[in-house]
Amino acid sequence: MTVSSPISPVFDVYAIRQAFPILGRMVKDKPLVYLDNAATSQKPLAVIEAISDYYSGYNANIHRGIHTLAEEATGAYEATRHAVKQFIGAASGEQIIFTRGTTEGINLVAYCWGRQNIRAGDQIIISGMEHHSNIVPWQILCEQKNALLKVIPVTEDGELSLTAYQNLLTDQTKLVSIVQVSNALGTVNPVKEMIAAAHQAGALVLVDGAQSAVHLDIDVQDLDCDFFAFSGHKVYGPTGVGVLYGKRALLEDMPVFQGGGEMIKEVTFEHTTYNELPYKYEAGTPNIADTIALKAALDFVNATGKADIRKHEAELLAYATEHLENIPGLTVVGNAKQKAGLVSFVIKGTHPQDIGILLDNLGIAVRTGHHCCQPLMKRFNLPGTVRASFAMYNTKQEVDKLIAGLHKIIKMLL
Ligand code: 7TS
Repeated sequence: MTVSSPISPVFDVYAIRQAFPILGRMVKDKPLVYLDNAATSQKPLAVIEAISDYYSGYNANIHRGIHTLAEEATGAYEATRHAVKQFIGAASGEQIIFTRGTTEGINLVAYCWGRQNIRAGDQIIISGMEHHSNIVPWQILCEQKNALLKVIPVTEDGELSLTAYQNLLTDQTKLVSIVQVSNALGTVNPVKEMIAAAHQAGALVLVDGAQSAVHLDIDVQDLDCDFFAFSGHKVYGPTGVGVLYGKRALLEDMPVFQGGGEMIKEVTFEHTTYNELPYKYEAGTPNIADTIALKAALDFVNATGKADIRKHEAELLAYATEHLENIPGLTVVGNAKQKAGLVSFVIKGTHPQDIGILLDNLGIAVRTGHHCCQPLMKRFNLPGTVRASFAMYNTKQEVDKLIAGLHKIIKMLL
């Protein structure tokens, strides 16, 4: 039976849930309540089938063969590139580079662009709410080049201090690398304005879109970002595939990433010339199956409608926040004016990990800990938080279960 969501009459969340086989499973004899979507989202059947269709129907290596299977596989792989181009508003498919995920995309820029363009005394700006994958690659680069890493401070509410950011921008700033939606706080950063300010100062900007690509409409040309990285597995797609977008002139100028097959034009023992974009950065046999299946995920999101998904998730977030704040001793961490998809919290006298384990006993999956944002946790003097993160298939009833579970756990622990 299909029932309409009580909070979003236009958005039939129960029909959507039917498309995700895993949502029917039990955990600890209770129906699964999956609220760890910021770590990885669940996959609709269309994505799972796209993977098995490839292996059972047209498994072949791409770009190399002239036989039918190779042509079919190449066509499907390149169709994903086209779908990604549309999904993020890129000007051309050649600016879409397939990676393993956000982490690899950021590392690619640090390695290829950074090694060529960063010199001693240069400055790179990140923010105090970055995931480790948008901290460590820049630290490595700064150490190698004797450059300086500067950090935009985070306010008590979990927003970036834009005044401090303006003050950090100097003519020594070469790159700003910032997260669009924080995975630990849910904060939506005003990246468009921040990009304009960086460009004014002559710096390039990389946007970490790991959390934003699934929640926000992304238009890389409107943002005018120089690089944009995201992961397939957080947009209902498979693990092991991600995307790095870059402005054409930058991608053309940057030195190559890995050497090997596919990224070359001609190889002799004396000299090698490199392939055109985007193949220049795609050495070796890529993750063909998962890249093909990423298109099924993007098609699914588009067909469901990003605006409706956003509205649904915003309602869940508001509902959850309101009820969480009524729990005695509970503090929501991150009260930015603009938030997307998730809520982090701590409960006085309890450890986040204990809450996570006890919620799991109720079949409720949340993430606990530092969320790969140790400097941010230090900023708030916390060992970690409990994080509930929402997806298109979550329901108000699931939020009710979370709240009821927390009340029960608190009674037990305190
Ligand atoms: N940037 C942000 C903002 C993220 O949230 C993550 C993953 C990454 C980068 C790295 O993405 P990956 O796909 O390359 O691993 N965030 C999380 C999380 O919050 N819980 O598990 C992974």
